[in-house]
Amino acid sequence: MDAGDARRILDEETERGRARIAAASSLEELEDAKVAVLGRKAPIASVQSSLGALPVSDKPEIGKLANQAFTALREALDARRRELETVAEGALAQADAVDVTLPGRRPRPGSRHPLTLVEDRIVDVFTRMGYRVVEGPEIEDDWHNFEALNIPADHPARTMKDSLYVDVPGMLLRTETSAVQIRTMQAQQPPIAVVAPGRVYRREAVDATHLSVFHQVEGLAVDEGISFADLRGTLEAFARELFGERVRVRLSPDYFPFVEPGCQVAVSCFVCDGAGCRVCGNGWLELLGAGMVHPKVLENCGIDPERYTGFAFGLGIERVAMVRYGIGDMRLFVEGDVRFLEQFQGAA
Ligand code: FA5
Repeated sequence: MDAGDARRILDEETERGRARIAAASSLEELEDAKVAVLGRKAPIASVQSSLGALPVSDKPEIGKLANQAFTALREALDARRRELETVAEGALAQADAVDVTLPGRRPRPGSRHPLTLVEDRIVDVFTRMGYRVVEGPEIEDDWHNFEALNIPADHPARTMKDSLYVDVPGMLLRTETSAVQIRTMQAQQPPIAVVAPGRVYRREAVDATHLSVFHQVEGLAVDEGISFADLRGTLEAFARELFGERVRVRLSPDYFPFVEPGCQVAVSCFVCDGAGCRVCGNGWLELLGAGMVHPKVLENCGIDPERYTGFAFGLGIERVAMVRYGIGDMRLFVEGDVRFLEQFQGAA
């Protein structure tokens, strides 16, 4: 290579290099262009490496031209890099841009199920009266569900018709939360004051006021000197808390094998205030069964019936929810219709 060749190569390669750099449309392509234009194998590099072979008189000039070519190409590279970086940032900003004029996505808040609301409310009223919350298994044995509750072997509740048995001899889905009374009294001596919320199962035909899977809250208080007046006072206080000061409570005699005496408890209708209407029929809404714990039941659990007395009650959560919210059909609670459930947003 002589000085003429070197001048030509430097001229041509500077032009070609500039064009290649200008044509790079991304930072990756620019990196490739840099290697091709300024790399060790680039034609310009070959001029530099041939410098030593040139006549001494040409060396300063060609050396200077080679440096100028390198500088010019480096500047072109830097300029193009800045351009491409600006473009890339702009594209990123555009991709990230938020259109503030678009309508927002309306949040759809969930709500607690009305039965949960009512259960929490009932439990809250009793815990404030000093009751403790306990739970029992939904699959019970015959002894806790029937025998210990003084339900004799020939009682109709025991038949296949009324109860749901599981595939293990002597085991069934509990028919009432009263079984938890037994478990509680077996576990501790009086004084006892507990409430036991939970699910119960019966072989029932489902209609507007009956489900085959429903919920109860059992209450049990055992101590020295507990009387029927305590039961009545407790239920009245509970009804006032749940349905308001005006509500009246009616106790009428009923039979449950595990209490003596036993009663049905109804509250005055929230619609007609006891006069009688379409919702209640005769002015009263039946909510629960209750009574004084049968001495035999205390004995079955190892509690001395000569020393202690107690009362128990079992109320249906679905029934209470129907009264509290004025709902005419119990099946609405289990159908999962969002239009029904949404109405309880913010309810207490
Ligand atoms: C009992 O279950 C008794 N264990 C209650 C009890 C406890 C009495 C302690 C004495 C002492 P009963 O079967 O009546 O009783 O049910 C009690 C409540 O559960 C009813 O008042 C009603 O509110 C509700 N209930 C009963 N059957 C159904 C059903 N199929 N669907 C929805 N709720 C029901």
